[in-house]
Amino acid sequence: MSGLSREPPMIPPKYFYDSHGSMLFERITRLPEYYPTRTERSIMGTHGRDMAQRIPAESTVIELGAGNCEKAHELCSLIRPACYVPIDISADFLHDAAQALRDAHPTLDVRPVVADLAADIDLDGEVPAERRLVFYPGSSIGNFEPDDAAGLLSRSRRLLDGDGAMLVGVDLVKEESVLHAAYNDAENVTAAFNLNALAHLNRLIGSNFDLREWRHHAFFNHARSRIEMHLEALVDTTVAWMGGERRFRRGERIHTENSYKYGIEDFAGLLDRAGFSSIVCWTDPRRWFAVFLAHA
Ligand code: AVJ
Repeated sequence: MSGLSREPPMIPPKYFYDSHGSMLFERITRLPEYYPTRTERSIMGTHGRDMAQRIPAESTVIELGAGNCEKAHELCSLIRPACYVPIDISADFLHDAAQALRDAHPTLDVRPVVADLAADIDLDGEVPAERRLVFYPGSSIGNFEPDDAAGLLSRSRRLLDGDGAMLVGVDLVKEESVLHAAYNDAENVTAAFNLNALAHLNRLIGSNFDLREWRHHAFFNHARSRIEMHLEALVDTTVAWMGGERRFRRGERIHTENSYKYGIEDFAGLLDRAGFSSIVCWTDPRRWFAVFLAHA
């Protein structure tokens, strides 16, 4: 893990998602402070029919970062796709979720693909090429630097024929106290989620992080319009792993995640840059979250 030797040190957010981390993230989505999941769901509830009218029937839904495939259930009742392709980095979790989806929707053709969205997405030739809808809910696009987000959007667009579209959920800029609370919940589930990246790395690269020596630190960076998550050393400590070692000073931080918050116009601009057209968006009454539909 070269990020640990960098200055400043970093661990990419994909290391949150071993099976324990995926479970902790599910708990986060149910926390009272964590508004994105339920706000997005309310937008889908209120405007789903309107969205569905703009998406062809019998489509192939390609969901990026599908996780527990929970959102597939709602989307399936809205647009009745013929084929569902959940893509995720967490293989075990993905295959269990895909099976649950097959059980719930016996006529749906479910074809999970294990992949890292930061790399090129290689759909095997068996996935139908027509009427594709790339679905990227939950504001996970916020994990990418804006330039990389534009890159992912254009790679998504290249998966689409002229009849394809992209449906993407985006967290919006809002009052700082709301943002802060969402990443500093009272039950410390977000802290456990952040620290779990160290336990995951210990197994993956044989590092010897002692989780008791680190604390969760999350704040809103105004200048860059993003929540930053870090792990801060509580003591001077040395961490060793297969092929490396590093000293951390007390107070030193490992950067684990950025979660960008967009203005509606800014995100529409990214979609435009990625080559999408006919961009429509729906939001909640407080304008905390937006769902964009953009055509290839
Ligand atoms: C899954 C990337 C959308 O940024 O809000 C939740 C991850 N991190 N709490 C987000 C996360 C801390 C989440 N995304």
